[in-house]
Amino acid sequence: GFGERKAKAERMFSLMDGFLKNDPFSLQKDILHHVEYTMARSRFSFDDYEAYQALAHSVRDRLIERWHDTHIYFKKTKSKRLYFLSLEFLMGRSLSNSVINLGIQDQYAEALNQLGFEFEVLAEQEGDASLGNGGLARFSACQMDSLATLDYPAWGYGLRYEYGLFRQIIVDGFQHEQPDYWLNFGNPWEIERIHVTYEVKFNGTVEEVDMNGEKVKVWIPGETVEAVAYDNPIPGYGTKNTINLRLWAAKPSNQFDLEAYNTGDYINSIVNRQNTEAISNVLYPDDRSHQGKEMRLKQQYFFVSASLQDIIRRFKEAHNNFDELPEQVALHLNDTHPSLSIAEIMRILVDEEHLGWSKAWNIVNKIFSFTTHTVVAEGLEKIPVDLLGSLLPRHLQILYEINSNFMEELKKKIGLDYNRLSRMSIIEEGAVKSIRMANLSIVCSHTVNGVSKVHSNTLKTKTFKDFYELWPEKFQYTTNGVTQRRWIVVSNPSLCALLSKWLGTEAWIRNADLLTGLRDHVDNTSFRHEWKMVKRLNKMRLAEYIETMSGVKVSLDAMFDVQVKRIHEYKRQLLNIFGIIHRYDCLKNMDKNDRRKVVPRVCIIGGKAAPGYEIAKKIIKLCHAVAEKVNNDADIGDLLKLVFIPDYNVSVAELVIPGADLSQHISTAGHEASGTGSMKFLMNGCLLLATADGSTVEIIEELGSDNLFLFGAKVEEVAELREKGGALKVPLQFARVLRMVRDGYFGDKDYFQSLCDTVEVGNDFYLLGSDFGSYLEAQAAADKAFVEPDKWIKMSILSAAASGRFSSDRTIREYAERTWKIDPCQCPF
Ligand code: H53
Repeated sequence: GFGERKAKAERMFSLMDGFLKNDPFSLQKDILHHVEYTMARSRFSFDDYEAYQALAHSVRDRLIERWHDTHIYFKKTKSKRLYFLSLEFLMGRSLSNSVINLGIQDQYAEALNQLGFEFEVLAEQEGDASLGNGGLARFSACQMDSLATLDYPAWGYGLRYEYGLFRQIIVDGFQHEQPDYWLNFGNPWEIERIHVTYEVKFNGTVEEVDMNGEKVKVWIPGETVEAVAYDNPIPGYGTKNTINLRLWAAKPSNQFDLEAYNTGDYINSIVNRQNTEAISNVLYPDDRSHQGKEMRLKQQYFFVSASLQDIIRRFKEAHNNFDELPEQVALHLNDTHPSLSIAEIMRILVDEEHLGWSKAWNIVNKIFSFTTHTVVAEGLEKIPVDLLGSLLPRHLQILYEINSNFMEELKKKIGLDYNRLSRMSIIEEGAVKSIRMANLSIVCSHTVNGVSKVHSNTLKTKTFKDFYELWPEKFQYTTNGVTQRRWIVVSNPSLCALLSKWLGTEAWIRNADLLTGLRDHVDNTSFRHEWKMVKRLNKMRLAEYIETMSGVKVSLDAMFDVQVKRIHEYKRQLLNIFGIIHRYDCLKNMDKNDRRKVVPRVCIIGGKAAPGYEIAKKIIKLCHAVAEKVNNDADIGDLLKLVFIPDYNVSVAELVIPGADLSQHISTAGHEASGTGSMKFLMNGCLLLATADGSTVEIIEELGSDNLFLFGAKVEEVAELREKGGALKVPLQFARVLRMVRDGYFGDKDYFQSLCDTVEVGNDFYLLGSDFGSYLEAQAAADKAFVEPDKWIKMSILSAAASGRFSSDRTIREYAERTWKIDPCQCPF
């Protein structure tokens, strides 16, 4: 009974010495314990990497204590849980973040000092966890941090890819991809749960059998794979709460293929078993197109099936009536990637729990919410029916049934408008009959979220217009956010100290709205001076990094102008490079006197191109070609430098963002769903040069358009500009720059022709030509502001002061209250 269990637990606890202590001496003992017993290194000789590992293990022990207590508490209080389902999480490094969130940063620094190590040096030993591509994946990571910090009873679910996002290396200006086998040296942050495993099934057939006089469908699968859980504790800041990110890895199932053994094909049966592990091997490196790849579909279902089995098991432990599911469980679909969850949960409730279709459906359509990060209809995910039918035959039947019910209901509402019916159908007829994953997600979710105001308007008026007219109340938007714990506290310690000093409190770390308090000090000269010094320090850090990475020496007096993000035509890195060419061309044609007035610039570009994205790769090459010419032109010297930062990832971002004076967010209006990079720069007092796209529109609301450099066509104007096509008036400067590239001024003449074609009049879909004039004006305005340091610093301070609204804490609170309907549940210390 309970008494017995409690007595046993108390005895166990008495044997445990109580909880781990956090004074420097105890920390040292624990670190050395791990050197000796976990790493099996001698305490007389271990290097920085081993010291990092031992240190990480001692932090992990502390995380585990809180993580256990948090889950026991969630269980005890029976609070409604949120399950955040995402195929991608870009967590980056964990050490500094964990130690800061645990609140034992100073103790660790002292403990290590006494052992002769420096915390910052050991922290550099850690590699990134890059289980995602770009914005969507880093946003997931920020949301996990906020969920933990705000005490929400949440779980993240994802895949434990053995190869994360490829490493980018540059050879001769070309991108090459190298595998990121990130688990090579072990991962101290995860906990393998060998007893938390589920079987995931594929293929086979569906048969109809008689069960108590009723005909039921039974799936007889052909292949079974096992999913093993790996848990990653996510600590909140200023709270004991430590939530879980559970990632699944595929292992061969223990169900032996008896036939193979009996026929003596032992070797082949082992080889086949190993193939099943491939499911969770590798992250797909394409940022937004996932069309019709069998392995990708397998990954999605593998992830969905393991997660839902786990969630349902946990629910059943505490409840015996599925009617309670909507009050106990919120399932969040992070984009359409996990949307097979809908079919899977229907299958579980109908085929395994025998609830009957309509009862199951009534439950299912109350538990899902869906966030779409996509803008254009062509970018939406589709799965060929043939592929799905052979891999998941029962799920295909379920999807057909959901669709036919939906179509019936729709006909009653809108009549026989066949065009509209076919647009809204979950099944797309056509050359390749496919499942439209977005339509499925909309039909089955109670809420459809956009990620910014502009994005949400596009969804309502274009992408999902038909659905919006049917269910206006389903459509909401919650502007994205980023966590100030990672993007200020971890990445910019000097700014962090300055903020706390002038705000007179550290409370902004949990409540970013307090940053508006900086406005009270903008005219204070000593504050401004300190602000300037912090920026300079961060520029110094960045300059050192640039020199080591690319050998280019840059002047700290120059304006550091940064564009870092995935390389995409719509993000218009090419516009940036053309602007740089134009600047170079102007400098070359200037006399000495005029040159003296020019603001020196260091232009910094970084980002990965999807391996199969030719144009994006050409943009990277062009960037290097221009850099080669400009940086080696002694006549230009420090007036202009261009550097490409290779292998841009979370930890590189932590270094680059604090050191930026200006950052560019220059997508063609209407193409960036939100954009979260801009928010990180804003928090770090970097000025923005931007188009009125995505969340920039909301940033303008907070910051005022005078405090950033805005340019370019507005969303409403873009369609018209495109229609005009060839008749557009493109400035002469643009034509000249284009000519220079075409004529081989930067070498590789032939190679760049097709890149130039993409922006030629009549072909310039992303409107580089028509935005070029106003882009140059915005750049000139930035130059002008930079030579008035007082004005510049004021704008920099006001940027940080306006960034509070873009904390993911605000995002998560909005989702929790409006969409997920979950309450905070703080585990007592
Ligand atoms: O998601 C971010 C947005 C950003 C958007 C990005 C995204 C991906 O990273 C991948 C696929 C996709 O459809 C969208 O491009 O604008 O800020 C988080 O919402």
